[in-house]
Parts: sequence; structure tokens; C-alpha cells
Amino acid sequence: MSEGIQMPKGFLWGGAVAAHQLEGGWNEGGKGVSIADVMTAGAKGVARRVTDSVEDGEIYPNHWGNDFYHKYPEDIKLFAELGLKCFRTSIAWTRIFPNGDETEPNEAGLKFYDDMFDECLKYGIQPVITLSHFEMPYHLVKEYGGWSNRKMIEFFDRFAEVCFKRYKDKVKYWMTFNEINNQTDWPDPHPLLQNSGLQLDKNDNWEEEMFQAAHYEFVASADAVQIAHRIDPSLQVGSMIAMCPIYPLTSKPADIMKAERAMQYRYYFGDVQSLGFYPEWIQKYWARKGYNLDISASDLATIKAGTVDYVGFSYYMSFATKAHEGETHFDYDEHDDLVSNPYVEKSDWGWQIDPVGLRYAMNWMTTRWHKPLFIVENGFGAYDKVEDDGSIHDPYRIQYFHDHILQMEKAVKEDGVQLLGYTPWGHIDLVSASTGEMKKRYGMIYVDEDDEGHGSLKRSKKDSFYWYKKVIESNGKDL
Ligand code: P53
Repeated sequence: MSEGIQMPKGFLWGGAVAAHQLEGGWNEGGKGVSIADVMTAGAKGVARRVTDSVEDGEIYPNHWGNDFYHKYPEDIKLFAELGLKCFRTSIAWTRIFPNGDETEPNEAGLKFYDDMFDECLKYGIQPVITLSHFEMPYHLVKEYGGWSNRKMIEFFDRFAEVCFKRYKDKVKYWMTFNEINNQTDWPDPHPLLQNSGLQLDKNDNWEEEMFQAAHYEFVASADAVQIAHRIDPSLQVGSMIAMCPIYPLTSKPADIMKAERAMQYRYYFGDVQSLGFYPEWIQKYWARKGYNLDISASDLATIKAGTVDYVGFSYYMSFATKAHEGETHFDYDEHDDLVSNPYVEKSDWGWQIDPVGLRYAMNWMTTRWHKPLFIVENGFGAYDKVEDDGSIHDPYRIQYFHDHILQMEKAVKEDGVQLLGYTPWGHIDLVSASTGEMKKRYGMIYVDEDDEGHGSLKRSKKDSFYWYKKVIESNGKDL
């Protein structure tokens, strides 16, 4: 493998998780039911379902996660041994506001994060926090229709303000909505639910609902940026974009135009949150589709005033697209318009592995938004095998990280991209967001647990643990 490039001093090497995917303790400490708590187990190719309430006889993997809620001191000790400088997780909204519409927060929930952050800080690990990571209170979904309702802005703002005030001395880097743009995959009901708590039926216009929900989220996100800065101007609030660059399959002009529109469509979220306004094309698009969105002048002023301090993003894979015969509008439908890219390999879950795409994406975002970037997720979901002696050899994961980190370093060193840090996803095994499986593993730390939650929960180090430790120690040089 090739030698890496030293990163700038203070670069935040870390690991990333989300509360609902690892904490467990779903009904402890006064926690309310979140959307993730009513999501059943799925599998590769089998969608997760949302049940009306927590029902007997169903399997809900997020109820137990990997039991971090109880095991965090032991886990954070391992993170320290790995050498992490930062730890990205989220605050489960339902620990702080169990139903979401209360006016007073739940002290037991606040205390849990205080203690957990203290445990990190004890080892010099900075918490990096996402406010809303696929875990909104289910009550807000049932009672208010989730983010289809403008009232959500008020509930979210209160949650954000409570968190900023309470943790301002412990957490500097924040993000508002995880992978806010995953909703462009609205023909699939799952992202609409996960991101925005939308439960739609056949008569609703799903795309229009997506634009509306995202708009309220933009306003709430811009509010949060301003609230944070009022509380402490040194707080840094970022967006969080799922970055999968979309390439044209060929150099046919129609394919180029198709890919351009696909990029505009999938990343207008970044335009709004970073530049502070809706891009030009989108007005024409809404007009042509006959969409009439609730967007006030005061919302637009808020969006302008609350642009993000940095762009957090996940990067796992790239996509490719091609134009349909004779099409003129080049409208992008994420369900029908993606094609397989013959030039890249795929993971066992069909994700197209493309390290150069990371460098491309970093350049693309920098040139477009001119903000510091933060890679807050990157990783390889794979089946792991535990050997008889307990060791776990995961050369495929090491290779994936090696190739991506090298491209990331080139983007910084050769292209001048400003990068705050790198937090690989699920550095400790946790429940998969899309499938609910445990066996789709991302970790450098193995957790002995199966898809039904059975196992000793014992933690052990995979080969990638030792490899990443060296990378951090050498600040990116020893890859
Ligand atoms: P899982 C889709 C595409 C790219 C990233 O994903 C995605 C998703 C939604 O599942 O999600 C992010 O667990 C997300 C994490 C998630 C991780 O990627 O489906 O922010 O919560 O676990 C990996 O393999």
C-alpha cells in the first residue's frame, strides 16, 4: 500500500455513530419513543416497516443497539486506545423531549449526555454532535405529521437551544439534520420517514411533500445556526449532506445534462444551507410541476442569515446516470435513473466503491460552496468472520479506508480543500440504518451480537483497529 500524506496539525481523526443505532436503552431514563423505535428489522432487499406503535412479536433492533447506553465508559476507553481525537454521535431527541412538544426538557436525558461527553473529554476526545439523526419523536409523526407541519420548526428550535446551552462548553462542532438530502430518494417511503417523519398515502404528491418538509428543515437549521451563535459565537454549526456524486454514464451531451440536473437536484440542499438561497433552476421546476409551497419572505430571510459554518458530509459511494431516449426536461428520479457504473466495484450490498469520487466530491463542494468540509461518515459495510482464536481479519475494510484516506489527503494537500476532520462510520459495530441488520458491519471494533440482538455483546479489536490507530498516530502518513 502507498504512503500517505501528513495532515495539518489539529486534524480531527475520529469515528462516527448515531444514538439510535447503538445506544439501546430505548425506554430508559424517561426516553420517549422515536421513529427508529417503531422500525422493524429488515434485511438486504427487505425494507424495514414502521409499525403503528411498539407491537408484541416484532423485532425492533434499535431498542437494544449495541448497548452503548450502558457500556459507554468501556467503549470510550477503547476509542481512546484507538487514538480518536473526536467522536461523532447524535443526541436522541426523545431523551431530551420524550414526545417532542413539551416545553421543559427531561433532566435524566440531559444528564446522560453530560456524563457521556465528560467521559470523552477525560481522554481528550471531542464530541461532535448531530441534533437530528433519523430519530425524531414518534409522537411528532403521529400528532403533527412530522415535517409536513410548520410547527416542527418551533419544536426543533427549542431542542437545539436546550442542547447548545447545556453543552456549549463540551461540544464545539454541531450538525443540524443528518443526510438531509437523502429525501431526494422520495419514491422510496423509507427516507421520507427516517428524515422527516412523513407517512404519506397514494393520493399525496410525495415529491412536493419532500420539498415542503425540506423547506421547514432549512428554516429550522438556519434558526439553529443563529441560536448557537447567539449563545456562543465560537460554536460551529454544519449541514450534513449525503454525498454520492452522480456521473454521466457516457459523454453524450444528453447524459451530461442528465447528470448535471441530477447533481443540482440531489445537492440543492447544500446550496440552500451553504449559500443561503434556493438555486435558480428550482423555481422553474416547481412552477412546471405546479407546486405551491409554503415559503414566506421571512423564511427566506432566515435561510440567508443562517448559513452553515461548515459542510459535514457522508461519502460511501458514487452513482451514475444516463438520459432516457428523447427526454427534454432531464428530470431526475432517483429510483429509475441510476445505472450501474462499469468502472467501479460494488460491496455485498451493491454500493459502488469509488475512492477517486471522494476527491472529486470534495473539489466539487469546495468550488461550489467555499466552506470548510468535514467528512463525518465513510466506511465499508461487510460480513466479518471471527476466527477460532477470536481475531477478525478485515483486509477489505483496511483497503477501503486506505484508498479513501489517500484521496482525501490529496484533496487537502494538492487541491487546497479545507478539511476539519474525518470520522469513519460505525467504528464500533452497530445497527444498520437501511436494513436494521447487525451483520452489515462497519466497525474496527467488533461487537458480538446478531441481528436478533443475541450475543455476549463483548467488544473485540479487528485488524482494522490496529491499522487505523497507526494512521492516527502518524497523522495520516502511515497508511
Ligand atoms: P447503512 C443511504 C445511503 C448512504 C448513507 O448506512 C446512508 C443511507 C441510509 O441508510 O445512511 C448513512 O447503515 C447514515 C447512517 C447509516 C450509514 O450511512 O444503511 O447517516 O445512519 O448507518 C450506513 O449501511
